Amino acid sequence: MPSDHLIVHRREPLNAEPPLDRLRANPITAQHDFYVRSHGTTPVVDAADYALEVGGLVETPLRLSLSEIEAFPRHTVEAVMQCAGNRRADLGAVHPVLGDPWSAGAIGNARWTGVALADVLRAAGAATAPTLHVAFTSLDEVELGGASFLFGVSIPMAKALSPEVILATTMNDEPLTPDHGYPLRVVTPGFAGIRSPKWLSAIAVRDAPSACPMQAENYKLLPPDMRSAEAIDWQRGTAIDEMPLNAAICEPAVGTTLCAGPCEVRGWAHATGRAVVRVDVSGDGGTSWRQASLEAQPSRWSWTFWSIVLELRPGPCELVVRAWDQAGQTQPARPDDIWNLKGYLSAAWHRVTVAVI
Ligand SMILES: Nc1nc2c(c(=O)[nH]1)N[C@H]1C(S)=C(S)[C@@H](COP(=O)(O)O)O[C@H]1N2
Ligand SMILES: [Mo]
Repeated sequence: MPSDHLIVHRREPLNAEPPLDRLRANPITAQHDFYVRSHGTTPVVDAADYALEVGGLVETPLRLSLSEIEAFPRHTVEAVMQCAGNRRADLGAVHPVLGDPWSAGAIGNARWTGVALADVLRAAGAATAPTLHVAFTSLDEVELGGASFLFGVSIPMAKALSPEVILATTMNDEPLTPDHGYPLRVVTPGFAGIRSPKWLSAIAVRDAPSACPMQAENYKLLPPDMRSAEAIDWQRGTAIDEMPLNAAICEPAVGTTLCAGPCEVRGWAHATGRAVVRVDVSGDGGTSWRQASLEAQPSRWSWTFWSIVLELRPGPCELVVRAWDQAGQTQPARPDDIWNLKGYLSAAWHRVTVAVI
């Protein structure tokens, strides 16, 4: 069960995110403060009966118990998990989108411990050509477009062999809770959360992406001319793997009334695999900018917390943030320019309107 303070968008399946001030309280997000995004009901798994199948294009198909999996070398990766639909509410304000209206809390940063997916693939003698795909199947049953099936997605082989991709049993040194994938989940740092299956039951090496509708007919970036559900042609969509540079203001909250004078503005920035090198904050809707102080980014895959004290004058005030990455790239100014029907990859400048008296 999620803790009471999560903002619930949907109970069945569970979709909930923390209030942004709680999210900004600690660079490691506690499990009970971590957003939950599930597509079906949470499976109840007895660890004693659990087994992971490894098959497809492998020399030796495997069936591994939990203790056999835990016997592989252990690795810990500090990494962000972020839903492709994080900040969808901003795109929905431009033109209606399909999906829950996430604010900027469908993201969290945790210390994940488990075993390298590459080691498990090697133990099975998997084919490793870069054109191949590693497909995952989970224990949860999902309904989509009137059909019902087991959750399944895939990642390209090159990513699957990267050392940061792990099969995790713990999150922040605690066993995964049922909502976060107990007893075993994939963690694919730098990719959208959809590529990190919870309740993992099978791995298959394939010469094509997963055939599951969750891969083939969902989590795709659609072109802007598809403006309603009837207009969707999944073939023309792009599968979402890597996530764009993004940043959000967590404090103060939207609609707060503040006293004129110094005001601390705080938030997160994330460049998915790159470093965040600069965060600009504006107190006048993006006309003038100042640079925030950045906290250390402990791992290549984690986020950067930032803060700045702005001097606010009485009147309506629009706070804005935009981040810059190591490649000198920044975020688009307007959500209008990146609108897409499914409301994914919402990464325009984040704006928070407050009143100053
Ligand atoms: N088996 C399974 N894995 C899943 C999902 C799911 O519904 N079923 N949701 C995915 C999505 S869309 C996201 S964003 C992340 C969310 O992980 P969390 O709930 O632990 O935060 O899990 C991913 N893995
Ligand atoms: Mo997601």
